[in-house]
Amino acid sequence: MSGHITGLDARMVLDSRGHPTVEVDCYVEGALLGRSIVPSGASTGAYEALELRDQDASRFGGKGVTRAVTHVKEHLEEALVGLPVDEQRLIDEVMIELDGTPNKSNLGANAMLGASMACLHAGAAYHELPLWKYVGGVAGGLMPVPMLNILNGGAHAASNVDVQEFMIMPHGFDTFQEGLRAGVETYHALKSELKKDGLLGGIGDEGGFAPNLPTNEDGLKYMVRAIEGAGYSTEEIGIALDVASTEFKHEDGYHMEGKVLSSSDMVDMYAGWLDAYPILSIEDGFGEDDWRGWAAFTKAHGHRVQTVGDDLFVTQSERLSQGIELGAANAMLVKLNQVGTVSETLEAMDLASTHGMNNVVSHRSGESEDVTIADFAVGTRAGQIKTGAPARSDRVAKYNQLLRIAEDVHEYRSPFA
Ligand code: 2PG
Ligand code: MG
Repeated sequence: MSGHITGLDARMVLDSRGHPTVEVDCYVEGALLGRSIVPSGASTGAYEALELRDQDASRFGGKGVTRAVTHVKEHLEEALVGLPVDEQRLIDEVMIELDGTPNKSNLGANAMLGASMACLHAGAAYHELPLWKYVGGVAGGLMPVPMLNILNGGAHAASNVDVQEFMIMPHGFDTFQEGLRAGVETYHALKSELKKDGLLGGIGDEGGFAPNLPTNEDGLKYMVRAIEGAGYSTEEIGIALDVASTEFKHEDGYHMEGKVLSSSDMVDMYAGWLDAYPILSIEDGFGEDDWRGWAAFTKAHGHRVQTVGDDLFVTQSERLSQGIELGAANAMLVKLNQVGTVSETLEAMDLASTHGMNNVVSHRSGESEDVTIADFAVGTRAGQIKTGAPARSDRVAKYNQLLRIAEDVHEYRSPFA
């Protein structure tokens, strides 16, 4: 016997950048069993599902979510009441049908994802299961290797650095706890290295340091200095980049460090970096429409580096299928709000892993105390999660939830072994 949804409630709350976002509550047999807060991106891809904002410039700079909140309280509640709370696919399909658009522009992907995740939490609570176990079923969980974004650039910082994220991946450890500790110590070592050079200023949106640097390559040098400064080897801790290159791709090419680079210049630049630095993973090395650049790079270097499509795939099976056909990338970044429901996210992840691709579960630059992605990464056995620096509660909350889960889930291994 399953419990039935008896109500949804929603309200505006604030995200980590002080912008409005949607919080949804799900009631089962009259009891509040699930709650979720929707995240929000800054370097968003053009193909993402629509985040509905009020566009009323007199309130929150146009970023209000009154309409999305109303859609939950009126349309979504009416559509979902009476459904069994543990029928996630049915719940999501009912919402998709009600919305009736390809990009969720009618109800808003923020309204729909809030409801979808609140129901997911309520389903887990109804069955008295931790969320990771509810998501994972009998397969059991796998602790993800974290990508800790310790140096922020691009759209997440006010610096001159084009590359959006310089991350470290502590993949050569036996347990999640040891891996996280090594990552945290490296974060602090980076702080000391930057301080020595008089480059310690503020931090970026994801908690990483945000210095001005002479070149992007200097970011890589600091990663190595930090890893070694913390007493680790680059065998144990590797580097992951999110170039977020769609942000600086123009009609004539990629605008970097005052130059205009073609796709093949970019391939050459990355090849040079791969030769010189312990880079394990490069996300969005090419723009969201540069399928050829993606495919050329993955063909030439995909055997020695993970190539991760974020803006390229936007967690959508249709874009991913195109990428699979072209051999565009060997991994998919997973962001629930790029597609707008839990079921469609699971479907895209399944498609990726069926084709031998890795999945990397990800936060957004605008986050909150909601830790759904921590459980989601463990339950889906994605093996990797990127959720910022070990700084600021919106990022740390996910690591803390993973530490709790790690008391029960012990499997932790390198996705590159
Ligand atoms: C990304 C994300 C998260 P945003 O590009 O991968 O780090 O940034 O949420 O701004 O799109
Ligand atoms: Mg990205």
